[in-house]
Order: sequence, then C-alpha cells, then structure tokens
Amino acid sequence: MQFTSSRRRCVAHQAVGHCRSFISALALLGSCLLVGQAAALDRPNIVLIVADDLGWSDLACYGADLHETPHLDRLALAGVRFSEGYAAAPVCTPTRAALMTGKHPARLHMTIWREAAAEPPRDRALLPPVVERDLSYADRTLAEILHDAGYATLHVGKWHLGGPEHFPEAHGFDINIGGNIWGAPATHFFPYRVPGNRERRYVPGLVGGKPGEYLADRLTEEALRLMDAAEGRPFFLNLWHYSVHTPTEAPQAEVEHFRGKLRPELRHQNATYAAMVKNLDANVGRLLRYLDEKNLAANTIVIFTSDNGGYTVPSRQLPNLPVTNNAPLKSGKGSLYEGGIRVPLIVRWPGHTAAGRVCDQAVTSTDLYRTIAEVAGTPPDLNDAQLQDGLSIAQILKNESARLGERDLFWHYPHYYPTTTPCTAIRQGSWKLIDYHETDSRELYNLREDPGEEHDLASANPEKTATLYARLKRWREDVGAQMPTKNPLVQNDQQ
Ligand SMILES: [Ca+2]
Repeated sequence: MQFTSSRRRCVAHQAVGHCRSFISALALLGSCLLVGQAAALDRPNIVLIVADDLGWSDLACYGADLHETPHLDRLALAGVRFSEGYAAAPVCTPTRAALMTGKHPARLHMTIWREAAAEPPRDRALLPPVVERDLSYADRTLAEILHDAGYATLHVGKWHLGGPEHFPEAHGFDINIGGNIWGAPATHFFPYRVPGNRERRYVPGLVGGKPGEYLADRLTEEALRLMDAAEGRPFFLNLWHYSVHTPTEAPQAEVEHFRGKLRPELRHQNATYAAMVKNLDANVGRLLRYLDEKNLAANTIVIFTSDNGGYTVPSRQLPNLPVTNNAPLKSGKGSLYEGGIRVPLIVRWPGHTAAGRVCDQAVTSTDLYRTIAEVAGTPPDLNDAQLQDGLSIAQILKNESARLGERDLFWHYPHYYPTTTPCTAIRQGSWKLIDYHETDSRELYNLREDPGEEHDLASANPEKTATLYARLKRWREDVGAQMPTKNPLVQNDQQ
C-alpha cells in the first residue's frame, strides 16, 4: 500500500467523523504487511514516546520531589539521560512538526497550535503572523521514510498536526489510533468526550471501553496490540500520549496517595498532576515489560521525551493551583526561558548506549528525525531543507566521548501565551539571548552559571549581546521566520 497524495486524501477522509474499529485497523495493517518493501528483519524497532507538557523536573531522575517515576528512572539508568535536552518549541504543534520533518518550526511556519493560529489576539501591542495550520505534504515525514524502509508505522495518541486531510494516515502511518485535530481530550476518562455540551472533541479509533477507563492506559493497550500485529516486521511506534496535558484528571486512588504525601517544602504541590505523572510512568513501565516479555527489548531503541516545558498555569480543574513547577528552571510552557523549552530526554538503545550515562550536550527534538533515520539504517533521501536544522545524535548515543561540535540552537515564538510575549531565542555554548519583539529588547544569560536565568547580563556584556543578536537576526532571515507586526489599533489607543 503506497501513500500517494490520493491515498492521503482517501484515508484522511475515512478518518473524519467516525472511529475506525480496532479490527479494521488490524486488517489495514495486515494488508500493509503483504505488500511493499521486503521486510528488514534485522533493523531495530523504534519506540518514540512523547509526553505532552511534561516538565523538565517532573521526573524523579530529573529532581522531582513529590512525583514517583520508577519506570522512567530505571529507563534512564539503562540508557542515556540528557540533562540539556530541548523541545524545538515551547508549545505542542511546532515541536511535533519538527519531530516529523526534521525542520525547524520557524522554517515550516508552524510556530503555534492550530486552534490558537485561527484566533490570534487583536488587543495586544503586536499582531502575531498568520501561520500554517496543517503539516505540509512537501517534506518526507519520519513515518514515510521508515514506511519506505519496510517498517510498520504505528501512530497511537495525540497528533495535533492539522485537519482531516493531514492526519497521521496522510503522513506515512499505516495505522492511527487516537490522533486527530485536537490537542487534548475533553476528559481523560472514557468515553473521552462530554456529550451534550457542544463539546466536539473526541479521540478516534477507540471502540468499546467502560466507565473509569483512563486514556493513557487505553492507549498503551492499543500500542501493545499493534506491536503484536506487526510481528515479523520492524515497527516504528509513535506513541504520543495526551497525558500529562490538561484536563488535570487522574484515577482517584492515586490522587489520594499524593495528597497524603504533600508537604509545604516540596517543589511540586499538585497531587492530581502527580498522579497523572505516576500513571504515565506506569504505562511506560508496562510497555517496557511487554518488550521484555516478547524478547524485543534487545532490538528496540526506546526514546522518551516531552513536546514542551511543564504547564505552570492553574488548570480549569484546579483553578488555584499551578499544574506544575519547573524549578530550578524559570517559567514554563509558552515561554522561551528554560522552563518552557528544556524537557526530559531519555534514550535506551541496547548494545549501543552505555547504562546510566548522563549527557550534558545540548540537543533538540529536531535532531531526532536524522537520529532515528540513522538508527534505522535508512539513507536520508531528504530535501536539502530537511538536512539543515537537525543533527543525528546517534554518535553521542554510542560513544561517550563523541561531541556534536559547535552549533547554535534557536527557538522562535512570535505569539502570546500567559507566560510570554512574542520572542526569539538563541543558545550558543553556555550563552543564551532572548529577543523580545514587543519591547525590542534583549536579555542575556549564562546557562552554565545561571540555569535559572535570574541574572540578565545584557547590560553588563553588550558585546556578547550584540554578537548573539546579529546571529539571531541572520538566522531568522535564513529560515524565513515569520515576525509579528505592530497592531495599529493598540497604538491608537495608547496615543
Ligand atoms: Ca504540549
């Protein structure tokens, strides 16, 4: 089965408005197994788990105090834990687009999620740019290159990369369970929607279920079944959990457990969120146990990360309590301070990664495209633009002394969020500059000395500020980054 444009259109149409049964999903996968490329039996399976809005310090192995994450901590002890792993963007959609294409979100013109792109604020000093709302067909996605290399390509969970004609089936995935236009479910409990209140959100591909069923549990169940169905063929499992994004809801017994643990001195204070994190961890543990029991673990690379920093704003469910706290990092989701963009990144690649390593090299989710392509032994038959923004980190996974070499990292968020106004940032070595568009002002930090970004050095170090600002502006021009414009209505009000 080939994924031509017409197939994209056809499959996407099928996905609209109804849930495909699991049986028919298996039948589709089965038919995909019978055709196409020769099976590449010796290739490693690839499991990419992306948590939603999980903060850098939300895992115990990254310093969480209230939270309990024994399975992810063990995964880190069996592989490489990156202390300076970054999301490509401070919000969902752009990071996910970078994962799928290897291109910087600014180059894709996908710098905010779809719903927000449709309704930008009109009452702020700047008007955000009009951005792309759907993942383009122009770039070969990670799923497409792996599909063409003989992999079963399995998407489970959140997608959030466009409308019905841009769902996972249209971008190289044999199967899609759970992914559609929405960035979050109406509720994490079955049936994952709230009928009768005009709530249109739904999670597709989930047939059956019972009251009390929790979404991350169910998605893990579906992932295990799909891996079973791919028997005999290497698989790429793209498991993008909706958890731990809002709504902040978790099984009650776990919430009570964490309420009993709360102490004023703890960094984390949200028992419901702690229960969500624990459930996510347990589901990762369940998947790892499956790989062990099926004797797949030795030939499977497992990558775990998050799409942006932790959400430091109270959620509707608990209006007086921030969802999480990214300390010692500053701020959270939406912001280009470290709390908005630095995320957990753990990679276990048996036979290649030494156990228990902590790597302090700065890497970004944009790197995972080329990394996974290299792990799969897939020649990167990519357009030039897809080779510019990310590096393969395979060598630093395999070799503790390998270095990525000098390169600058960039983030571009020309939008508003409760934690920020429009801005762009560059990291060069230990230096980081944030350029705020509203005020045309810069902040400069030395991350190695000041990871909490408490001491703005822009005035004290004007030379470094000017150098990084010039580099940042050059990069914005190189990638065609979209910029906000002045809002004449707000200017008039101020006069
Ligand atoms: Ca997110």
